Amino acid sequence: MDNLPIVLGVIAVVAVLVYLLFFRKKALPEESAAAPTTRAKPAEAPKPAKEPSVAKEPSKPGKPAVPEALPSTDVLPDESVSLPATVETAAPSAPVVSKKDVAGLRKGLAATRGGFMARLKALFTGKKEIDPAILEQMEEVMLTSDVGVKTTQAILERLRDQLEKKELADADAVWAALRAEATRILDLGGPRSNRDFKAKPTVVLMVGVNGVGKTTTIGKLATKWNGDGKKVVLAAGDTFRAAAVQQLEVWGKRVGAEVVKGKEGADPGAVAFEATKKATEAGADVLLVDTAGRLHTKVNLMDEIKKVKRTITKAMEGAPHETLLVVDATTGQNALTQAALFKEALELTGIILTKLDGTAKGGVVLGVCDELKVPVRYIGLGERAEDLREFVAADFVEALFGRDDDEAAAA
Ligand SMILES: Nc1nc2c(ncn2[C@@H]2O[C@H](COP(=O)(O)OP(=O)(O)OP(=O)(O)O)[C@@H](O)[C@H]2O)c(=O)[nH]1
Ligand SMILES: [Mg+2]
Repeated sequence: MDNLPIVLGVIAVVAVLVYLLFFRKKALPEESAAAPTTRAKPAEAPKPAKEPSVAKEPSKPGKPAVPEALPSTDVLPDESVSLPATVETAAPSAPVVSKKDVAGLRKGLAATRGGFMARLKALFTGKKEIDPAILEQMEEVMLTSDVGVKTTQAILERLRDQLEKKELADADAVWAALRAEATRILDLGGPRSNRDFKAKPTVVLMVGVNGVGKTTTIGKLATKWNGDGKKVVLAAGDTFRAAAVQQLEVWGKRVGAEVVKGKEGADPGAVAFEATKKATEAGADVLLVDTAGRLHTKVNLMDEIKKVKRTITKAMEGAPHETLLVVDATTGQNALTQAALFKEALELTGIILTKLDGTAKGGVVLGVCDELKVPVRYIGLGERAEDLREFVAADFVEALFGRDDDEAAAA
């Protein structure tokens, strides 16, 4: 038993060793387990798997996709938000007024601006309060400027209505309401021009009474379209006078367009038929058919033009694609009567109002659009080729109603 302390000592040492070993063993697995956890982290959090949900965001409605590669500055989000708005304003339903076009129109419409419009404006100038007699005074100016009884009454009726409802506070508001009325009447919608030339050839039949400017307008249109790179053919459908054919030939030469003609006194329908066939064979973009001037009251002549139209349809299905009535703005109310009878006889697709440069009245445009509901497509403002303008209601109204200080800005 003398060895007992030694035995106890050995046991104690072994116990301490076992204890130390136990803790050391416990600590080691913890350390080794930590390492794999760290290494496993990249696999655990696969970033690419999360990205699609971020990428979806730009496709949210109303939020256009902004390329993530672009530097994310404070400006970018704003720009991206403004994108749809830009797209919307690029296709406006409201008419856009071109300052350059308006400046040219003002010059061409100088006579009407100095006449009809100057007289109307004088009723408003220097007046803040609404003169109780203003509607009567306006009526007089409008009736003597070829607006026509029906259209004048309709416009004044609407203004009276707004005045009674106290919607117009002062003279400026009455002027603005009149301008709005004019825009409403003139803007008949529909195609602004046949510049698409979907049909090949697009056949345009020009009709109207004597001396209104049919042949000249054909020459102007041929110049314009030829300048646009279109192949133009002309048909001398006025077989009544040799001079009419020569007149068209002069334009044809100037433009470089082939003129299809018949013998003097030939059937105008036969010439139009042949021209349609020839223009088709030649691969022309457009065929302009001139016709003899005819009085809208002469039944036989109106029957003849109907026949010309039918013959063109025989030569080409769907043709003529345009039947344009040319009216002389200087003939005032007579222009309205002509237009009404031609519309009854033929399905008109548009009206060309010529010689607007030669009248101080000019109100006839309102009457034509309001009463006939046939869109004015072009207006003639002089005799030269470049004096034909596509009719844009907003530009026309601005040229007539715009203030003089706008004129200086537009010039
Ligand atoms: N001031 C002005 N004159 C024009 C305009 N358009 C045509 N004219 C002139 O009007 C006259 C008659 O023009 P035409 O083209 O021969 O008329 P038309 O309708 O073909 O005549 P007919 O074939 O006889 O029925 C010519 O002197 C033209 O120069 C215009 O917009 N303004
Ligand atoms: Mg002619």
